[in-house]
Amino acid sequence: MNTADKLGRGLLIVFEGLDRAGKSTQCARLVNDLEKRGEKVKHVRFPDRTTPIGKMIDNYLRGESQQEDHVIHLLFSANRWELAATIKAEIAAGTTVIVDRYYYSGCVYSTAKGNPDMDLAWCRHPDEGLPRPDICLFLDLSAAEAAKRGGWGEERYEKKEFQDRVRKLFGTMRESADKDDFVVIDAGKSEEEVADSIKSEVEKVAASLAASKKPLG
Ligand code: T5A
Ligand code: NA
Repeated sequence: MNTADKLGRGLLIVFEGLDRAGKSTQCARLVNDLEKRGEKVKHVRFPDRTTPIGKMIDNYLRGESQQEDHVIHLLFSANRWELAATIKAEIAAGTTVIVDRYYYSGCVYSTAKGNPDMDLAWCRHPDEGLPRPDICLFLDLSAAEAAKRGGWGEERYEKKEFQDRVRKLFGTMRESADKDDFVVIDAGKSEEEVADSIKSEVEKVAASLAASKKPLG
């Protein structure tokens, strides 16, 4: 019996972590694994660079345009709201939705800029009301380790001091009202080992949700 039959809905699974922590790699593996087991799965990533708002974000990240700090923060949030109704509908219809970055990134990257009137609490507000994940898999890797992986350094936030601040802020968020969502995964291990830890965490949460028939938060 699959998750949808047991729980009456799909799961909302989020991946978070620093740039190059391995989120996209692990999202793809989990999608593949769940599909093989007969689950309906949809893979979403934020920013979704394909929408008009997403294109503005893409330009900003590639350094081709400037945006005022509050403005880009609200664009990232709006980019999630664009997809919120679709995500809810998919989950209600029994599809598990796997999300590569969500509002946790939205909060910590904006806060890490150090703008004095944008603390974590301010940054969290525009995303309040978005569906809450059943589990947030935090792929934990030091900025130094992440920097050794391919491609790092090309986009706006890919600088060691900035990533160090981001990692610290993820730590703060893991102690906040959002703490129940987080499961920390050691992302410094091999791809297979990381995938195995993720699989076992997802199975655990699916079983506990099925037992309590918990609705989407
Ligand atoms: N942002 C995002 C905000 O500021 N606000 C927001 O609201 C949101 C949603 C773009 C930027 O936007 C910021 C955060 C980001 O700075 P993005 O498009 O998701 O976000 O870009 P990245 O997260 O930077 O995506 P990356 O592709 O850099 O990182 P991933 O997905 O974590 O890493 P992945 O899987 O692509 O792997 C990176 C490399 O490492 C290797 C892979 O083969 C690849 O070469 N790798 C491993 N190597 C060794 N061991 C392992 N276990 C490995 N796993 C993967
Ligand atoms: Na990615």
